[in-house]
Amino acid sequence: MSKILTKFPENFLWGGAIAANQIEGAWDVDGKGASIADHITAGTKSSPRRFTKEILSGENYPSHEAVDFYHRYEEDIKLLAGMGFKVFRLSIAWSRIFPKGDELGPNKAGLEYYKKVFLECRKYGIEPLVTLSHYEMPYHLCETYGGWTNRKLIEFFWRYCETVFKEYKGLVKYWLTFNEMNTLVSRFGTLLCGGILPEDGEDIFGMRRRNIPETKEERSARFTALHNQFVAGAKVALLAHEIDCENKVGCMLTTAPSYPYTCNPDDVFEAKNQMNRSIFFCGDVCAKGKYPYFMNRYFADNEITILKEEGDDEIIRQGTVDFMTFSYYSSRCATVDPKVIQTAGNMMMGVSNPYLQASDWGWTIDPKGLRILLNDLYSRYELPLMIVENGLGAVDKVEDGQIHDLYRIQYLKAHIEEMKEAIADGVNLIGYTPWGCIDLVSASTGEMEKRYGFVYVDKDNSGNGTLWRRKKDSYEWYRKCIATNGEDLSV
Ligand code: BGP
Repeated sequence: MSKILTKFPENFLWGGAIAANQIEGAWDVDGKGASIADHITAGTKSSPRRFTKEILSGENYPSHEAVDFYHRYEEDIKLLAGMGFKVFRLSIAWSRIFPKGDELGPNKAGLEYYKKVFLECRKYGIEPLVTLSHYEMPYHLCETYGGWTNRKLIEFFWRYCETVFKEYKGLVKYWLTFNEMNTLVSRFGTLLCGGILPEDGEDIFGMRRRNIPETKEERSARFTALHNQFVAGAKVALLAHEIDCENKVGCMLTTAPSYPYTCNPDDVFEAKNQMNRSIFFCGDVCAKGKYPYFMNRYFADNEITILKEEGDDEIIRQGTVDFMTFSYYSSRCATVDPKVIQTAGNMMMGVSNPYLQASDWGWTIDPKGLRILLNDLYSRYELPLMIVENGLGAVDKVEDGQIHDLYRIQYLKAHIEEMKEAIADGVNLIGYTPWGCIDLVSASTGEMEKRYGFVYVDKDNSGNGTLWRRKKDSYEWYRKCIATNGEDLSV
């Protein structure tokens, strides 16, 4: 019997997370420019989302209306406050503030809008946790500048951040730079994270090209884009601290930890390599302020040339983060055996684990993996950690106006129990914001019916519905969890 009490710290930040492009709608309202997300069609579980150069009439672009949080934020924040939220992770749509991205001055209406949203959070004592760039960069920057491959983006991003840091000084103190920046380590992140456009009409994750090997030029452009984000992130971390010493800046990584598929040392080493490349590479740059040693060999083996400038290394060294955040939905396995089948996961492919179940979208469910990961990250970085995305994407049924989402409660409960264990292990975990606390558009498929929320929104995959909000069973369960600081997880 363990002598350590498993308990959440008193000031633990309980809450939920959303992103502007998946919830706000109002894509062209009050001076907002088109973002990259606004050029992406809806897909399904089996047919991919596509990028279109023009906005085509008759196409379904889910971000255009999303669930209309833009006009309903008061009602929505009230619902979140009803669960006792201490923190609310949301993003600023960069193209509301700088519609094209390269202007010298901001769009006042955009600035006003987020001020109202943050004040509304504060009214209920909710701390906003703001992602500066969540898969929604101004489209103009992709089309005209080639997205993050162009160093000019550093300057544009810096101007945008300076504007919002000054405008929201005293209202916001927790900032995240780039959502899941490490998706750029693989081809998956090329468009959503790097803003590097595919051909007109092509699927957003480059699946069509999966059998066409990426050229060394394409790979180099992708890693140069990531490098530019490292520099930009470090610069704005320094700026945030200069503008307000209360500001705390974090990085945000996607994680799908890799287990060796077998105890064959080749599989063990493959798993280690995957962890290094997919998680620790970006984590090390943001938290330790330098490129880790193991990437040199990867860059050489894959003929990757990164366009760096003098002074970049120094900026990266200085602008390290105050805390680390990540999304965690699933784990995966690694093997060198080509006969073992790969399956999808959150922005990553991997081998599925015979010991674990998966969601209806094939994402492996692994609560213990979260505890393992928390320990791995904390032992490596010794920085406060926050889980800023986690949850079960599932189809919900409305029965007599009620939504009995026991499966969601069970998923969250199992993960919260492992978080508690990790805290008892000694990990400094400071917050938890499950993904999509109000139903919103899925990033990977564009579906509405892949739902994560405690609050149901009446809208289907084709975009039909009244948009009314309804509390699911998980709403009351999470309210009780927060009220008892994670003590009462009973169903
Ligand atoms: C993460 C993204 C989110 C979110 C989540 C769930 O990768 O940061 O934006 O969407 O995954 O994924 P999905 O919406 O595809 O189910």
